[in-house]
Amino acid sequence: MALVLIEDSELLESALRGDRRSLGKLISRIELGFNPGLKKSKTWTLGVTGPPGVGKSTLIGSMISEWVRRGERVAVLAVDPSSPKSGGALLGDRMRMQGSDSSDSVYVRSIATRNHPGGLSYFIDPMIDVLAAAGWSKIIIETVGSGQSQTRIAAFTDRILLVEGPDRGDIIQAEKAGIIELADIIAINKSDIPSAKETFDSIIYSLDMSKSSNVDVHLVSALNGDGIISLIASIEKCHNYEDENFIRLKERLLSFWDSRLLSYPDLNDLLEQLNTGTITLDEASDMVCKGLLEEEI
Ligand SMILES: Nc1nc2c(ncn2[C@@H]2O[C@H](COP(=O)(O)OP(=O)(O)OP(=O)(O)O)[C@@H](O)[C@H]2O)c(=O)[nH]1
Ligand SMILES: [Mg+2]
Repeated sequence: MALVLIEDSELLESALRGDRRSLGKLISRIELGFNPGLKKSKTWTLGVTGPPGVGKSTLIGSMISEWVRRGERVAVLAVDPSSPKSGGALLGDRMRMQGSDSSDSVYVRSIATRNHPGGLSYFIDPMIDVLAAAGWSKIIIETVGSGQSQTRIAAFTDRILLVEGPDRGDIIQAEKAGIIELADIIAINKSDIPSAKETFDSIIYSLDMSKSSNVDVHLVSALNGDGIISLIASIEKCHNYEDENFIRLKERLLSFWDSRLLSYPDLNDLLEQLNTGTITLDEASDMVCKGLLEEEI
């Protein structure tokens, strides 16, 4: 046990001195439950979420180029969905960002959710803290907004960019998942494809309907660079209003709750009892709460 602790602290020291290999290993250790317990500092974080394939990684890549040009050091945690495509997607993300990834100013790390049935909510804060302490001035979390638990990870950041594409079906999905409510900025990517304008118009329409007037909506093309500078300006000036923080905090709390429930050791037993009708949902949730309390003692 003592050996592991020494190893962790050495890893931490070396990662904070700027060694990338150590940083990578440290993030893997955090995934396994290690918390370096760093002090929370003011960190610039951006969550980028949206349906699969809308161009989130490509867009992040083009924003990174601009930020790096301005002297920033950008780290990206790409939260990989548990889809069969995941392995390839990791590589794809890396390759698409390769232009800038090779420089010292960019760090890209993929995190697979499939190893974490309870979600990533336990790990995301310590990972952000480590990256910030290691001198990364902008920390971006990319997550596929195809389900509540994926989207909720974005709530661990200070500003959220929702990326949409030309396909109208995506918007309905986003509305359903309540992502629009969480977003500070919305980018309709692939403006080089004419139907993107339709998505843009319908987003503006649904925002008008819900009176969410604080949200900036941009039509951009990650491919040819159109609209990127003004999107960045919007992200930079983004500031959270108190009630928006409440929405975010609620999502964080729900995310934590999900994680705790899913890591409840007797969960399968409980499901079995629910299945046979031996207990009610009410009783099941009481048992979980009691069990979790006992775990803490
Ligand atoms: N026409 C056009 N294609 C784009 C644009 N941005 C990205 N793409 C293409 O869209 C496809 C998906 O891009 P990604 O950046 O991988 O999208 P993603 O949202 O990160 O995808 P996942 O992480 O798998 O959900 C790729 O083939 C990109 O080349 C754009 O502005 N215009
Ligand atoms: Mg991606």
